[in-house]
Order: sequence, then C-alpha cells, then structure tokens
Amino acid sequence: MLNLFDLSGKVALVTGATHGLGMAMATALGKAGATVVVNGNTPAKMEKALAQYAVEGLKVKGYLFDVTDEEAAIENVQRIENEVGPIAILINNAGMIQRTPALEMAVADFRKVLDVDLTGPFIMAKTVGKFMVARKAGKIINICSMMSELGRDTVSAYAAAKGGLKMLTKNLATEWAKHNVQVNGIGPGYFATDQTAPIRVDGHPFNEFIISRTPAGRWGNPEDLGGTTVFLASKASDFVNGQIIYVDGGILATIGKPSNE
Ligand code: GCO
Repeated sequence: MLNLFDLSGKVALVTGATHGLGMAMATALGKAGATVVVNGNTPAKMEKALAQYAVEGLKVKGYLFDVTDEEAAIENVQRIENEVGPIAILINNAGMIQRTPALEMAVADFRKVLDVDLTGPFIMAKTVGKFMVARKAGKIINICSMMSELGRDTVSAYAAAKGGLKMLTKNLATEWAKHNVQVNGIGPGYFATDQTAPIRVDGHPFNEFIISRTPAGRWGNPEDLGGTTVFLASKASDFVNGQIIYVDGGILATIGKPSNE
C-alpha cells in the first residue's frame, strides 16, 4: 500500500520554493523520493534555499525565473525537461499578498496580485501541462487559500485571485482528466510563515483571533502540509480530480465561537 505514495524517479517542480510553505512542500516531495526542482526569482534567496535543502539531505536544483513571464516560463520548463527530466509534478505555490483596504487599493496593485497569484499558475500549468498531456501523465497542485472561500478586510485582490485559482483548478481538472493529468489544490489555513509574520506578532489582535478561530487551537506549521502534498503528487490520488483539500485545523468547518466562551 505504501508504494502508492512513493515518488522515486519523479521530477517535481515547485514554484516559489525558496522559503515558507513552498519549501516545506518541496522538502516533503524530496523525502518521498522525488527529484526536486525549485523555482525562485531572487538569486540570494535561492542560494540560501539550496543550502537549507542540503541540510535536510536533499539535492535540489534551482531555476531562477518569473512565473508571470510566459517566455521565461517556456524557456525554463524546456531546460528543466532537458537537464533534469520529464516534469511529473508541478506545484503552483509562488504567490504574493497585499493587505490594503479596497477603497485605497490602486488598480495597478490589484492587477499585480492577480498576475502573480492567478495568471502565473495559469502560465505554468499551460507550459508544463503541454508536456503532461502529451505524455498522458501528470500531477498539478495549485496552492489556494482560506481566501478561496472566505473574505477578509484588506485582502480583496488576494481573495479574488485565490477564489479564481480554485476555479482554474476545477477547470483544468475537467479539461485534462481524460489525459490522466490530475489537477487539484491545497488550501492552507493560517500557517506560521514570513507572509503571516506581520499579523502573528504577540499582542496583535489577529494572532489571538486566529488561535481562537481555529478549532485545532493553533497556527499551522509548514510541515503540516507534507502528507497532503505527497498524496496529491502520488499514484494514491490518480482518480482525484479538481478537489481542493483544505489543511486548516478546521477553520472552514466552523462558524467560530464568541470570544468569552
Ligand atoms: C491574511 C493572510 C492569509 C493567509 C492565507 C490564509 O492576511 O489573511 O495572510 O491570506 O496568508 O492565505 O489561507
């Protein structure tokens, strides 16, 4: 049974995996046997990341390019296919957030978030998907969010993009299931990463709020995503199509409770 989860001999490309959740998911894939390729767009961060992966005992390869640049994506995906091998697993993880009230949000900033969080995954899925569909095998995992389902003050662009990414996942799953390419999503709840550092500081009302709003009673640790990542990247999920698995300590299962209970 455990062989179903074995990723030995598979090449996995994880975008934005120089830190945070991307790094945790790439590490999980590597520990399940995959040959990991990491995308980033900052040389210094990449150098640091490769050293960090080595500490984990993983020899990963880094490719620097911007996932919103279609030409760069096409060129680098082709290079990875030639230099490392056929990409069997793509995780669209690279993303950004901007926390600004909608009335103050510049349209240019709104477009930028949509570009990185939604158009980037489309470009990468299209570019890698071409190879996967031709080979009749592949796994694409789009990293969604609580904001694929819920709104929150200040994150209009991020929520619009992550809601869109959920539907892009279902649509690509629909188009490519017949080619044996499974497209699914993971929706992380609130995790302790750099992205949430500003709202996680002790005494910040949001920190208390998340802990009480999460039935599990804590922030997620990046390692909490490992099992679901390996599952959706492996043979174990060959008949799972267009699902978003929320790894959220129960946030979406509950309406919450009054703070004095
Ligand atoms: C916020 C958070 C979130 C998380 C995450 C939740 O400001 O509410 O940063 O958006 O990053 O995506 O699932």
